[in-house]
Amino acid sequence: MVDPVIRAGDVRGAVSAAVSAQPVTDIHTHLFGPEFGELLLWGVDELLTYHYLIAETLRASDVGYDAYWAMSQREQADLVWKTLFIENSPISEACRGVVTALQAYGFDLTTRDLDSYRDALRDVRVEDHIDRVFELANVESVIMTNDPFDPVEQPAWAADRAGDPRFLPALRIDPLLNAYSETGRPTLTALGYAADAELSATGLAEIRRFLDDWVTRMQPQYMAVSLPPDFAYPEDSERGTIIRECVLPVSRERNVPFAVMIGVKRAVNPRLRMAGDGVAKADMSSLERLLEQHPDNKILATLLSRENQHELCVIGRKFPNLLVFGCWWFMNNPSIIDEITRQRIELLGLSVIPQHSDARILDQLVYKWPHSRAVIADVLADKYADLSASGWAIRQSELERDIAALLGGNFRRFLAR
Ligand code: FIX
Ligand code: ZN
Repeated sequence: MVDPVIRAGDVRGAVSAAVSAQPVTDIHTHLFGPEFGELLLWGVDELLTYHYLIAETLRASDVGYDAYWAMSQREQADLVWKTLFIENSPISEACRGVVTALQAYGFDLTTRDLDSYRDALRDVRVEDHIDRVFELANVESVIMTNDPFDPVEQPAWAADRAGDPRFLPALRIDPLLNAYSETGRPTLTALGYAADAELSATGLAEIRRFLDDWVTRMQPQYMAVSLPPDFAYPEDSERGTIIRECVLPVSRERNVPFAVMIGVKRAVNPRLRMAGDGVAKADMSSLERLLEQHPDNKILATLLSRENQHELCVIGRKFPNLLVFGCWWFMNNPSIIDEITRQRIELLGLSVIPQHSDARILDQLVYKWPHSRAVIADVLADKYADLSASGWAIRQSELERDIAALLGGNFRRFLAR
């Protein structure tokens, strides 16, 4: 087999082509397979009413919170379009994303005729649309966020799920860890698990049984939680106890990693509803202790604050049981992806997952991945060009091997470990 050394002048182009050609495993989304019915969001009005765009619209328009929430979704989408795309140029990352998606579908952007874009997607079959989106985004599979505490989602798991295999489950347990008394325990009780307020030995065993049953039912890729900036570990709290006594043992025994997403301040402005969450710096020594005290647990981690990213890389160097992933939410902007990806590659080499999409609307795959791929390719091109300039032969097969690891292989290897 011919495996040529790439000429110095061709390295950038080869990296860019290899990043585009590599199908990706998107390890954290809020998408659902078609068998979940209306939970799978797609189409132009969903794209325009993404919570990132709601926050931007309410800054730029005189429409107040109550008036906005009183509108139908179509009216909301009209307002977002008028405010952010007609009265202003759509240059924020979230706005640009919509433009990229509309362009990818081949719509005429010169008309700016929202109704024509709506019409063009109105009659497509969702199954066909999924195929088209996965192909345009070159996405191989996406991992969902599956919440057993959500009464809307629960029924879908009651029967054996035989869904589209490109949509893989992840067991999300925020209510268990962040709202045990308010939501976690009442739900467990309703589902037949004798969880108690005191977290007695029996109560903890029941929580373990709940997790174990859901791991069996869902076969999740990982268990996940989002955590506030003041997350502490170890901690004498409901959350600290349940993590130590239930989540980590089940995660270990069932070989299902625990994913921690740290740094979100929920409902900083509740009037914005889902758009109202914020960010703050976390104390990274909690993550260090979690990893140090549980070397047999596999932990995936992403941090929401830019200020935490460098420390996260250093922690990654210390703990092979940590897999750093994605540029989460407020980090998912080209300038920050560029900075974080450089840091990660420089400190951790190829042993990271550079990005996930966090897509909530199917069509977002069509812009989030091309936007991220361009930045990742740019960073990698610099790194391989530096190597090439130092006299290291860059071979096509090795380039493809490395990029396949970054965009999916590292994750699968971590799961299999
Ligand atoms: O907690 C999460 O998984 C977050 O990603 C979401 O809650 C958030 O609303 C979001 O969509 C970020 O991209
Ligand atoms: Zn998310």
